Amino acid sequence: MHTSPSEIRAHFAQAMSELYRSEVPLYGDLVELVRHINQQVLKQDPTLNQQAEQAGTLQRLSAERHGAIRLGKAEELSTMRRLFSVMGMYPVGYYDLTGAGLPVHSTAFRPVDLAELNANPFRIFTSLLRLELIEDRALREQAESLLNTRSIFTPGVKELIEAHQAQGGLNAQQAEDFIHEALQTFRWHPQATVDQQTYQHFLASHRLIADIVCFRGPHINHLTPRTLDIDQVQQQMPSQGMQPKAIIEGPPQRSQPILLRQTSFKALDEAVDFFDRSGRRRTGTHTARFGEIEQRGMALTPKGRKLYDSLLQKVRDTIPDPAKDVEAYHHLLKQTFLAFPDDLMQLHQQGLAYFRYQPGQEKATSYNADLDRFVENKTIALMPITYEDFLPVSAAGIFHSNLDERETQSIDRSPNQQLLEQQLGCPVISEFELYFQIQRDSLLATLELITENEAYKLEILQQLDERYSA
Ligand code: OOG
Ligand code: NI
Repeated sequence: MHTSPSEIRAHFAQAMSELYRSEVPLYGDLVELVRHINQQVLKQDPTLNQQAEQAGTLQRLSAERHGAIRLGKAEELSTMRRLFSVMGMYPVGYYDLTGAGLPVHSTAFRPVDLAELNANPFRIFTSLLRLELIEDRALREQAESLLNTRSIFTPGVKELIEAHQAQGGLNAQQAEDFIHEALQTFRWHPQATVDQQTYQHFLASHRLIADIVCFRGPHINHLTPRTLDIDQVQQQMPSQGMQPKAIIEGPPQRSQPILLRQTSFKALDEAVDFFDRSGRRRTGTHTARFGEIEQRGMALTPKGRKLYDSLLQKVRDTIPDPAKDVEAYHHLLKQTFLAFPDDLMQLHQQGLAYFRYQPGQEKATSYNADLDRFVENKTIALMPITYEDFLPVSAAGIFHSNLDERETQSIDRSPNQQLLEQQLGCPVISEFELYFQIQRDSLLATLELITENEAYKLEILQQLDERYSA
């Protein structure tokens, strides 16, 4: 008997959470704050409670977490892909961060189908250093040689990945061992692999490079519970001894939430030992690990995403450094996003967001095959599909607020999805295709319950395809 991938994933996420809470106690405080505020929100808003229950998301709320790691070389990424596949997590989406001046590109390892997401939604935002973008040749070569000599996976986890592949799964004992062995890769190492001077060089070239190449492994740099009221958590952080980042990333507060809003408490200065060639120890600090929270709304189509990106860009063009003028930024954001429909029916009609369909309260009466009519007269009910992915501008904001900003080498925008796929050893899955598949399947299932007329079903499906391929 094999242990299911979702079971391994759930146990791994739990173990990771415990590890991170023990390593970064302030993260534990953040989880408590989020739990407290979620409970309050659910108590005050019975419909929300009901909706969450209906959508099957209530029990997964407190388990909702993502984390992030930063890898140094292609081989680490391809082995990481095989490691995550044991837990039913696959690379979805391509995120270019060079546009934000960061020498990395990323994907998110996550479960892909709805049942798996509901079983446990744990995902890891995974970035890979793009050494080729480092101008200083000596530094680049030094980084390369440091990365070449390190091995971030235990022999045990590599064996279990092989066993998983050979047997098509892991038995209970193997699954337990796998979780234990896999966790070792994500641990914090308070000893750097370089002397302090080398560390300073990397730091001066780019803060991120120091974090990636000067340590034995890709320590998990944050975990993220899901909150139902991000504005409240942000507001209450200081009273709990946390320093929140200046702004909440993502769209403004709306009555129909879209995509993803995120904030974090700032990375902590942590003691690190550096060793020089003669083995002498010097204690310094490293700043990388933080705690983040997220509030998720509905997934947008490419058309919706384009509108989102252009509105956000408009705001950022006017206020390039939001941290310097937080009030004005949030105000302008809200004003600018008035141009984004905030009504489910409109979002559906304009093909801006993805929905799941269900039979509504009313029976079908007319045989006029019109998707919108059926939604209007409540024969078919709309349920927004939750966005399960990330946003490059927000991710950049999270990265930046946790890297002490100083003058470092500037990076030119140079997205390269093909390169990431080569480094990964497979193509990344399109998040848009995943959402659309869920939507289309749900329409088909709903139509089965509403009518037996095949021509009629086809006509409605075609309406959907036309709208959503636009
Ligand atoms: C990743 C930052 C991005 C998010 O939630 O968008 C991220 C990192 O700092 O390594 O986690
Ligand atoms: Ni994050």
